[in-house]
Amino acid sequence: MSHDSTGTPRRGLAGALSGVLAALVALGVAELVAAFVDTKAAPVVAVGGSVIDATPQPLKQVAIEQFGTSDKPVLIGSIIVVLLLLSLLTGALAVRRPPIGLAGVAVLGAVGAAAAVTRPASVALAFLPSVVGAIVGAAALLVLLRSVQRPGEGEGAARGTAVDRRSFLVTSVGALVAAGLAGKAGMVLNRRVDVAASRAAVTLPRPAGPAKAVPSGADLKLADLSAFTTPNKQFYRVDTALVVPQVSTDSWRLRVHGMVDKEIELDFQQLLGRGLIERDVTLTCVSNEIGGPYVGNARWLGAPLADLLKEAGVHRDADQLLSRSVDGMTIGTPTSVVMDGRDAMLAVGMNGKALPAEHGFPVRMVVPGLYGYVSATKWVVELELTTFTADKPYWVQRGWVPKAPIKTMSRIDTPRPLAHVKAGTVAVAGVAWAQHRGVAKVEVRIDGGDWRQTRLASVPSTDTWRQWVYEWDAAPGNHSIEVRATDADGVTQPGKRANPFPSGATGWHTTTVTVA
Ligand SMILES: Nc1nc2c(c(=O)[nH]1)N[C@H]1C(S)=C(S)[C@@H](COP(=O)(O)O)O[C@H]1N2
Ligand SMILES: [Mo]
Repeated sequence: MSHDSTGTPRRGLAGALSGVLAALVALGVAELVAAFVDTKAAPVVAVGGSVIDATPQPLKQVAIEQFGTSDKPVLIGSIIVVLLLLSLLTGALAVRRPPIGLAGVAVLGAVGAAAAVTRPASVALAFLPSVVGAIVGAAALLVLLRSVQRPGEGEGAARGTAVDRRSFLVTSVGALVAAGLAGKAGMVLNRRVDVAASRAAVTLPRPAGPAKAVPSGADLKLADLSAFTTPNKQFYRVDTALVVPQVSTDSWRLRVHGMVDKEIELDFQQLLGRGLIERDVTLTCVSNEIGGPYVGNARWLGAPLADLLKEAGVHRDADQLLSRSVDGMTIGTPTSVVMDGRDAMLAVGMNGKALPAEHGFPVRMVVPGLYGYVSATKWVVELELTTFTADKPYWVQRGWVPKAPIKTMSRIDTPRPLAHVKAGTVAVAGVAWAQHRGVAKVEVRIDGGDWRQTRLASVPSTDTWRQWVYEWDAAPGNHSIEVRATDADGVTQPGKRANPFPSGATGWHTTTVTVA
């Protein structure tokens, strides 16, 4: 602790602290500048986006499995920790050689700026938050380092290397306050582009094509069994957006172009005027594990997509509908699937409300029967008719299959895995899905015995999941429960386990319970 004789360890410590403080100042200033440039151009967000895009597939899968929907805060937190560690090192070295400190800040600033300008859909001034942050951070570092060693403060050589605690403390507190104020102001200003007001102002029209009533028997209403309709707040969220894109209805435009006879541009009011349909459709993510949570059923209100494409006049050979979101995500859907009569739509409503921002406000695509990464573009602003040979969308570039119908799947919701239940009649229940083909049969087996038929709940169409229940006469002991579904084409989901990559998981969901 007390090395006052030479002062070197203390100076190193003070230098390290200076590095961290300077980094905080840089981050705060960058956040503030980003509020005037583009929220996505803030360095940590930009680097995070680049990390997501560059992460090799297996690792991305691990991240999703480990952190679920909190993978984003974990990523942001890790980037900040790495930045602070590097700054700490830079500061410790810079206390002896200030040019090292400046070089370090320059490199970190350059990394942020490079990430920001190379993000898809980046604005022209995307480099500015990182550059201004780095310049102010460098200045802060120099001031802090100077206060570590006040010239003329000590007379002897040994004293001259000691830390002037008071001046360093004052400067540090000043830097911390400046960083906090800039960062806080930046956050407040960044939130000013929140679409809450635009969303609240939306009046959804009555559907020209209303949904079929959900049959009363669709929801068995058992404890722990997923509700037939997933509330918006509980609906799973999967996307690469570190900052939820904020698109107001006023600014929203959709451009339909590419291999079409006639380009179309639509604004939000024109979209609402197109005669909307309302449908219950179950979305599923291809990265959902067996028994996983990335599936949900909602009532979507939207403009029929096929009508719009017919109006544009799609060329015969345009086999891919390439949609783009405002944040540069690309998703490719087979044109033939969109046009085959199913209820593909540009959705504006979800369970009677305007789309929540996280689920694509103001407009997203919904195509029954296809995994989200090939159909469900949120914050969609562009539809380009093209071919599968000419263009590889985001996930296809990363090895996922270009055409991905949802695989038949079933899940046990209750009893929960490792639950303790009372002997006697136990309701084993869950959901099964085979969108656009329909679930025809769900069977369970206990301890590897004979497959038993379950009772299926009713459904409004083949595009939703289907609840099922089996009254099990449970005897004391540990038991395994397995489930498998058969679609309306008579195909039973295979028992062979496969990972989600590259076309969706297969295998039977199995749980173990204790009966007493
Ligand atoms: N703009 C954009 N749209 C997107 C994605 C994305 O990362 N960005 N992810 C897709 C994936 S992989 C899925 S599974 C669905 C999830 O939709 P949800 O978050 O509303 O459940 O959105 C799709 N649409
Ligand atoms: Mo997905």
